[in-house]
Amino acid sequence: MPTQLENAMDTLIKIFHHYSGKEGDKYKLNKGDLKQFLTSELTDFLSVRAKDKALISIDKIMKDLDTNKDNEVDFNEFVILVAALTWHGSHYASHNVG
Ligand SMILES: [Ca+2]
Repeated sequence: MPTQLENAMDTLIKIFHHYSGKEGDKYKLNKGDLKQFLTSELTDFLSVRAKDKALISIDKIMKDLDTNKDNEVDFNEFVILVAALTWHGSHYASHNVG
């Protein structure tokens, strides 16, 4: 039986492929995929960033995530986003702020 962490990792992979498979390269999120992913799955992330209008543009988010500059978000880049958001979540929970 898989552990909770294994289940969580499996879910991450499934969610990534759900969105990456929609347009273009099946194993990468292009701008359209990324927009759908963020607006469906990370509404809190977007609303936090919305406080600064410049940060909410998909172009800006894509630029932040796309470390290898191929204009798409691959699974490695996706995991960095999720890890960063997870860190923020635990940081806010343990410090009771935000
Ligand atoms: Ca990339």
